Amino acid sequence: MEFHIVGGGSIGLLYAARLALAGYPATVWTRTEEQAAELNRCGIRLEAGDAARQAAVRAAPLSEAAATGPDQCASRTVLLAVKQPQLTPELLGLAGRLAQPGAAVLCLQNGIGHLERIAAAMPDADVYAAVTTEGARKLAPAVVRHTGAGELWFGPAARNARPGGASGGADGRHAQADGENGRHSQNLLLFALKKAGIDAYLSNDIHNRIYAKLLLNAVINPLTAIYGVRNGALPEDPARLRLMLALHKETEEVLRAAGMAPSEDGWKRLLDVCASTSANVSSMLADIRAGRRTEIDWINGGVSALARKAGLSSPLNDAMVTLVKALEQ
Ligand code: KPL
Repeated sequence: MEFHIVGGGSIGLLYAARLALAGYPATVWTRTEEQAAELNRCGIRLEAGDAARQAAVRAAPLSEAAATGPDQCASRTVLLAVKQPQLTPELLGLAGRLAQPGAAVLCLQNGIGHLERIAAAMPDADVYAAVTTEGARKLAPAVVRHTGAGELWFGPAARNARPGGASGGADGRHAQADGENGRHSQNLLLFALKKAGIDAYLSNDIHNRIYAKLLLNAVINPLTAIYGVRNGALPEDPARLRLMLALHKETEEVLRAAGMAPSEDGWKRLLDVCASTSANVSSMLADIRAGRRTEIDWINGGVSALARKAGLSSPLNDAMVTLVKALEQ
């Protein structure tokens, strides 16, 4: 099995390094020629705690994917590890060249609204929605630090699909699949990810997991970006805590109306994530600081769109979009 990682950001480098260290051919497709040259020259330095390992990978600028034709590898996985604003028609066209018929494509974006566009751009591939809770920080073009252990859950992006065509059932850590082709290749992919030390699981319930992650991102990301604080500092201030609570309540109501399964402990989970990622600069705050476009349109903008669809109002999510867009200026 070979892996093509589209995006040389923190998560792309982390997964590429682990897969390469486990012996799988891994190619990183980057935005710039400079990063590709550096990765080809020295590989990826993967830091974790006090240890560091060097992983040999191949790399090329994504623009070169235009020249890629079908190859002989029967089993190919594309990890789409770019953020939502980078998912332009041009990028999808180039990534689509890598997703030859039957390839698995894992979509690692935060937020919602992207899966339909990706599936339309890669009609012959098996497109999977994926949710990762892994923590990683890119320290240099070819250096990544693993900052927090997390899980990777994936399941077919099509809303009515089930892993391997199975007839549904509860999501589970031991979701197994066998027999038919789809199930067989899912199991091979799962095996490869686990062999690379990635804590991966097949999900029968991936859209619920996407909403659960969206609920976290819709509160932590814009508020950390607006206040300019790390995740752990967000709940420390009583006024911020009240705003978190109100935004959480509004978002949870919208997501439940959109089909998210009820859960008693959503608020507790939010505070737990702030605590377990307390030293993190959220991805949205990092984008604001770097002068990049953020994922606000697909996070709080996505919640506002779901609210409109359900006939609900979402004043706090609407305000987050306005405020973060003002910061982007
Ligand atoms: O996913 C995240 C992000 O920063 O995008 C959280 C959960 C907020 C962790 O930083």
